[in-house]
Amino acid sequence: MKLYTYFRSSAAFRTRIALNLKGLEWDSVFIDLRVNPGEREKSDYMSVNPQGLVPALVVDGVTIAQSLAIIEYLEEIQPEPPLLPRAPVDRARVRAMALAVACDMHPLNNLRVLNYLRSPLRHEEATVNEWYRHWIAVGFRALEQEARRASTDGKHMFGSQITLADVYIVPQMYNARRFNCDIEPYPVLRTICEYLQQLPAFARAAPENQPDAA
Ligand SMILES: N[C@@H](CCC(=O)N[C@@H](CS)C(=O)NCC(=O)O)C(=O)O
Repeated sequence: MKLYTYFRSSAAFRTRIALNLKGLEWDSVFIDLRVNPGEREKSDYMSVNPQGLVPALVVDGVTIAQSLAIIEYLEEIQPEPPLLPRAPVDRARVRAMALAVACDMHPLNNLRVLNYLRSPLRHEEATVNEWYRHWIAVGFRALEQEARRASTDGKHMFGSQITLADVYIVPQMYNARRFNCDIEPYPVLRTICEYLQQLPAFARAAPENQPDAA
């Protein structure tokens, strides 16, 4: 398996966590997202993943884009340890927490969105940062309440086992810290992330531990 990845990409970070949790081996291909998007659009990577985003996982010559599709694929080929609970209602709740990050938070703060605000829309850096922090706050406010209800040990987003929701929250919290968001109002999320981020599968996947980290 080949993973197209970038050390700072939180979507790639999720995928690296899942690969580690599943104990799977992979080769990395590094895509530097600092290269200007125009150049990336002309690069060979577009023939691998026409969506032009990372991560992408290539298995037997076939590309799987989108971290959630990749992680669900990993769950199917390597069911242990499971990243989704057994009961359908619990699986739905875990997916809902992961999707709150994947669909409602991350896309609004993705690099190309921030760059579009900068140019052509000509917003100043302070406004772009305000945008970023606003959407983190909206998302975390809800997830804080959900984790408070769903966690049974204060160390996991749902129940007392690692799930997809944990795989998604840690990279998002990492980014929130990187962009100096105020995370004080989210003690439940902070405690969960502080616990999870020191587990080997999460720590080995962290941006600063990647070979392409600048
Ligand atoms: N929904 C996608 C998001 C992928 C994504 O947006 N990746 C970011 C890095 S975290 C990216 O490649 N950004 C490049 C850009 O915005 O130009 C997923 O979950 O895989």
